[in-house]
Amino acid sequence: MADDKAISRRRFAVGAAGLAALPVAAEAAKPAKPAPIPVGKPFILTTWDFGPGANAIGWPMLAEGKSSLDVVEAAINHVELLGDYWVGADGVPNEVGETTLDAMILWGPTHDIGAVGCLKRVKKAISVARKVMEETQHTLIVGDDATRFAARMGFTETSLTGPKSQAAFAKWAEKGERSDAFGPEPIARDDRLAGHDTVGSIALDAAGNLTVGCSTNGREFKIPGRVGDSPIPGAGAYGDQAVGGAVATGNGDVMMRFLPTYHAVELMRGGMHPQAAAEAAIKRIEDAGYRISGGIAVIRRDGVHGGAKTGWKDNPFSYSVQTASGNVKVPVA
Ligand code: SD4
Repeated sequence: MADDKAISRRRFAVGAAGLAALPVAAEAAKPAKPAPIPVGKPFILTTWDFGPGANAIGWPMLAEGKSSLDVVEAAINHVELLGDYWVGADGVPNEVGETTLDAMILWGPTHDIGAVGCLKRVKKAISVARKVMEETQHTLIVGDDATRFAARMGFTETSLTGPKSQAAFAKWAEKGERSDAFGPEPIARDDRLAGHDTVGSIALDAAGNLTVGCSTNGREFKIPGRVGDSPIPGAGAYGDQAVGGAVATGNGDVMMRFLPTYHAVELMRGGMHPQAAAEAAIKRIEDAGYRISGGIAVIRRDGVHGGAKTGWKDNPFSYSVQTASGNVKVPVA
């Protein structure tokens, strides 16, 4: 009631004389022009043991003045083609023995994102994600349709099955069990998932433009059609041209419920240090009672970085950052 009175008093007070003043008031209410984003020094951050090798691909490109978009794509392509069990072809089979890929890329200047989920029979998932971003208005394309899209974009179809994925599947299939994803949620019990190794990469180029990307073959013996956190913006990766970026790894089925990379970037936007932001994003998951293995690496556009993890007692999560001063590998405690 008191508020209503106050409003009508204000309206009344405008009166005839007040109308003349309106254009000035409207002018004053115009939002201020955003401050220009500082250029910043080039860097590339890549997760896990892939870091030094992927950064060694990306850093010379950055030093030559190439776009962070090309740099992140090249760094992740390098990992996708390594034949590691957790990224790319010949790795992590699903419940019926097929390897499928998830990937995402984000371009800071336009905040455009491209992603693929459950991509089949195409090796360079991050490059298909880039085509989704650059050639279409879509953000995420999945499954066999993602493969058909890739073929339209000129990618070659090939089997993603190899000796490692076949051997892992044969050993698991012998047990005659269904996917452990049918089990109870990892609350008050550990998730018991074996390893992880999704690659995440964040680069800032000499022009001050940020790119964030990630690629994975997901979770072992997943139910066919499963898409993890990696191609979900704010879950597997996120970035903001004015703030910085974050990439995640671990039990994506749980992690995507908390959008930890979005959370960390938003905390940094509010002024939090990257290390504190990484810890807060992981703590949110722990506070909800989940007992998973997962981690994030975070970097502010001025190059200050941090990381946090939960679980993974025997699996040392790390990330590497390369700048003009060299590469540093950071173990996440
Ligand atoms: C997923 N987050 O699909 C991925 C797996 C992973 O390191 O990170 N592996 O759930």
